[in-house]
Amino acid sequence: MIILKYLFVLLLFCSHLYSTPKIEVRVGSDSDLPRIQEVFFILDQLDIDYELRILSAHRTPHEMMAKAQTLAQEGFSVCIGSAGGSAHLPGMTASETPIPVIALPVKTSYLDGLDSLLSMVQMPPGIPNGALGINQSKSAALAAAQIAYIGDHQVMQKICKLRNIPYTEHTPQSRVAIVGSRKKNLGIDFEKAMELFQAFNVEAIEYDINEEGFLSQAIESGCSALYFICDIQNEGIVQCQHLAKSTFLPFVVIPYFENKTCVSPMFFHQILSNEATLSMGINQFSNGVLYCLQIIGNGNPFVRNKFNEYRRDLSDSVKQKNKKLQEEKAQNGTYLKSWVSSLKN
Ligand code: C2R
Repeated sequence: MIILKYLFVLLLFCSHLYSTPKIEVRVGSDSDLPRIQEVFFILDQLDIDYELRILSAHRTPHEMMAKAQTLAQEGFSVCIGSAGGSAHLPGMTASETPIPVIALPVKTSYLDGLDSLLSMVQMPPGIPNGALGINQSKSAALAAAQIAYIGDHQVMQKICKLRNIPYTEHTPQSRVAIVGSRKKNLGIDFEKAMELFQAFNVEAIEYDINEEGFLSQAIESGCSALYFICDIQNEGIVQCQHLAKSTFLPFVVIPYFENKTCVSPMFFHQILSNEATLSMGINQFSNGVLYCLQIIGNGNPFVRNKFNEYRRDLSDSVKQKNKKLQEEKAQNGTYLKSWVSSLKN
């Protein structure tokens, strides 16, 4: 009996020693480390282990891709990708992994980090990144912890204590809370995005932001993320600030502009100065949904497999278009020629 007891303790000890970290932090250069040091301070404060790697999409593209492709198998639930300037590291990582990637832009000498932010945030449909504000290292650590340790009462309690948010027990389910501007017709892109939830068997529950206690309801019903449509031209920024302060659920924000015209990127500073706020690109409703599905996929193999299938289909459809173009070119390229000459006219 005593031997069994010792064996059990030894096993527990070994499992602790060999338990793989759930958070990978990858940086484009060691010169970024002092600028994002708070990531490590906060994770240490939460007693959360992490793996740190220096990988560059530009300087070590093959190693960077290889290490992105195995993130899920290695047991990681989330990746923080941080770089400065033409910062393609998090975006390229996101292309190669089904786990959610958090993009942390590093402040730069010449463009103040706006270059880093803008090269991260407006990802193409199908490949989301959760972008943070420039040098928002604390937010990176908190957002990563909230994703990786969702449903872990002990860690979540520590996070809430640090953030000064009340913690209520939360058991994550395949559900997402949809909040924000729904008085308007958000259009076909939004409808299609919501259909994605159905296709993945994930329930999307709409909450009225003006209804008192809706956040507690979302937590009680086990929502795994908050999908917030942030109407930038109206009350979105204020609502965003309020929500960010009040929730420990992964907070996925979709900046919404009604008119599809050019906009100044300065609003990003306002929404991304809030704690643990992860922004999609402007009007990227589907990417917001996919990002939530990546979070749920960490604990739901059906969603994870389906996400991988979705990615393969996306990639195949691009290859197919290129194949068609090459075939057409080989057959005299009449379509191509007439298309090019129509551009000239
Ligand atoms: P060095 O200080 O090593 O010259 O790097 C790094 O993140 C860093 O901020 C200068 C800056 O280059 C950035 N870098 C990227 C990437 N790789 C390096 N943006 C990338 O793959 O995106």
